[in-house]
Amino acid sequence: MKDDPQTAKPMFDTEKKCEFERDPKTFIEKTIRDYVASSPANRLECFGGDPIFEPPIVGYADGDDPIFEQFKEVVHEDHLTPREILANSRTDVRGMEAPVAGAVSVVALALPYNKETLRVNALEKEGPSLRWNHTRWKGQEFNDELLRHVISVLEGIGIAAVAPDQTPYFRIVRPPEPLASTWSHRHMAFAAGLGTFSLNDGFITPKGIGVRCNSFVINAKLEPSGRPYAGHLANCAFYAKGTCGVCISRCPGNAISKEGHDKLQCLKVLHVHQKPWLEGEHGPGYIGTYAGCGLCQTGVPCATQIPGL
Ligand code: B12
Ligand code: SF4
Ligand code: SF4
Repeated sequence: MKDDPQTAKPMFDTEKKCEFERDPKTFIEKTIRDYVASSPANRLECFGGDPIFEPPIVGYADGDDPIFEQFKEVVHEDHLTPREILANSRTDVRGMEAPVAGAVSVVALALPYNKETLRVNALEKEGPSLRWNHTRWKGQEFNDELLRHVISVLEGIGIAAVAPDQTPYFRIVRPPEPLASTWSHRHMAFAAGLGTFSLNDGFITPKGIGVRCNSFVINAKLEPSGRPYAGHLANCAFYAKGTCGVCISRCPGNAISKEGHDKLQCLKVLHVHQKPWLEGEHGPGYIGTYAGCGLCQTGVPCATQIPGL
């Protein structure tokens, strides 16, 4: 949004508003893609400025889809519905009145990792490469910035939108409760037709499991993408065909078995077994509060595709 030179107040961008009304999904996707392509924050400074992420895939869900109520059972009782998070943040953050009038939609994104990052992490056996570690932390910073940008563009044309994990309503649910959160991006991506879960819990999209996920809620009607799969585990070869299981042996800490993903064991690998990576024992330069692992998302048949396609 531009500033009015007379008043220094932001000017309403009528041209952009018309563009949104003509084709809201194209408008949103163009805003996302342009930022992914041009933002210096989507760059691995220490690796020659390579992009952290390739262009994302985007999916849409109706915010009143009954599946969001089901997520209160399969994720956590405090998991928010899209309408709840929009109403909460409008009331508290902007002093507006809940409940939200009009249609509510979810926009979900899957951002594929740079191919070189996938390649080098696939060579690792015990812990993450430096490039994966930087992708984990710089990539999340970029993800947050991307949504702040998209939301400010939408607000500039009078459309309310919120990034739930950047509000005070977001929290990670920690032990002794089962690990979860009050806004799970992967469940949003599932609802928006981007893919399914897997043996190791990772989310497999048509661009593979080698993606970071993100999602936001918007006070507008966007045609839902539909869910082109038979169930919540359909894209994983282990469940779909009884084959594969490669991620079991990729895991350096025995957190994956034929019974699935042991989240507490995975947490222990991230924070305890892989502490030496943060302490410089595998070379200098590791950042963040844990090194990042991700061995089950690289060097696996589902890394860049739905396996078997
Ligand atoms: C808490 C958390 C963790 C915890 C717990 C992970 C977990 N499985 O929940 C720990 C610390 C173990 C963890 C580890 C990692 N994480 Co993490 N984590 C999160 C966080 C913050 C919340 C996840 C959450 O809410 N889970 C909720 C629980 C309930 O999910 P779930 O058990 O997988 O869901 C199952 C049930 O719902 C069940 N189910 C049963 N019935 C039904 C019915 C229906 C209809 C459906 C849909 C499902 C369903 O199926 C699901 C799969 O088994 C998200 C960010 C976010 N806000 O979403 C990132 C996130 C999940 N992590 C991510 C990553 C990359 C990692 C790590 C590689 C570490 C790293 N480098 O960051 C490892 C990989 C672990 C793995 N194999 O998945 C990515 C996943 C990307 C992907 N392609 O899947 C996310 C989405 C972050 C992001 N922004 O991209 N993580
Ligand atoms: S490696 Fe194989 S078993 Fe593991 S998640 Fe990918 S497709 Fe499923
Ligand atoms: S992130 Fe690492 S420790 Fe956790 S399940 Fe995947 S391979 Fe195992």
